Amino acid sequence: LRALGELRRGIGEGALRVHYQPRIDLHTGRPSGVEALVRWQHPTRGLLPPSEFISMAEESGLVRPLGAWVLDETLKLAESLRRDSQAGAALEFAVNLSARQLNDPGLVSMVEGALRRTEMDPAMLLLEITETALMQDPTAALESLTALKNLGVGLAVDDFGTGYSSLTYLKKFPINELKIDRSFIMGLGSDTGDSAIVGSCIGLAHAVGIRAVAEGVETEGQVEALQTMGCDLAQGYLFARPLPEQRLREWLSANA
Ligand code: G
Ligand code: G
Ligand code: NA
Ligand code: MN
Repeated sequence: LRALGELRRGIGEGALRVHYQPRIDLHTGRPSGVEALVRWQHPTRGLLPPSEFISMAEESGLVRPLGAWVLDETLKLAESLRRDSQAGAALEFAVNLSARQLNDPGLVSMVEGALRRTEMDPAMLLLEITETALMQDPTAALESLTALKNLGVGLAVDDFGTGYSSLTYLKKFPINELKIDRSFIMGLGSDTGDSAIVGSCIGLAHAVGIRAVAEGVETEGQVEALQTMGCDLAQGYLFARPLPEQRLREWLSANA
């Protein structure tokens, strides 16, 4: 409870940070966008990862203002990069949504409002939702996803393979990309089971006409295997860690 009070105060006092992890187009080798990942600059414990506070934010409902803030920050960066250069104008921006946010009746108007405050093409925004969140209430999820889709934003299924991995929702939900969980990427090239799973996920994505994205790529060997299997995008420490805004700008300049 003390932690909850601290988080509420932290949000009010500007203690949240957004770091951005680059995403690479495996067909061209060029940066194609970033994923926004929130952190909490705690007064005594240092920079905390989402695993330390997102579930608390979920349970308390604080994830709503937190999520709105992350989206605004990300769209501000997107606007700024768009003005800076042609390369910046082509970048996509992925933002995570939790189950509670997906089931929030105010979600669509929140996203719509955030987009309206910018001149961004809505298609440059991708919202990531985990499989598990999608399956909590599939009927409500379908309704939210359809409304979001109608705004023109892209939708990604996050951590694919760790939840239900139902083929039904891939067909039924208006999804644009499938993010293969890091746990399967780890064994690429060494664990034949993981290679088969990753290959199947890529095939599945392509079979329903959507992009396959690999998370947690750490080695050149993994990149080669993914390219051979036709995977479309990748992110991971091999390319870049999640970076604060200024470091992201430097990374983009060096890797454009
Ligand atoms: O930053 P890290 O790599 O530790 O992120 C771990 C997880 O935290 C992500 O996979 C994502 O599901 C969740 N997460 C990160 N940023 C956000 C955010 O802004 N909102 C929500 N709801 N979840 C986030
Ligand atoms: O949205 P999601 O829960 O998938 O967030 C990705 C998480 O994985 C973030 O916490 C991020 O810091 C972490 N991450 C990103 N790339 C790598 C990587 O290459 N290796 C490892 N171990 N973790 C990564
Ligand atoms: Na994610
Ligand atoms: Mn993930």
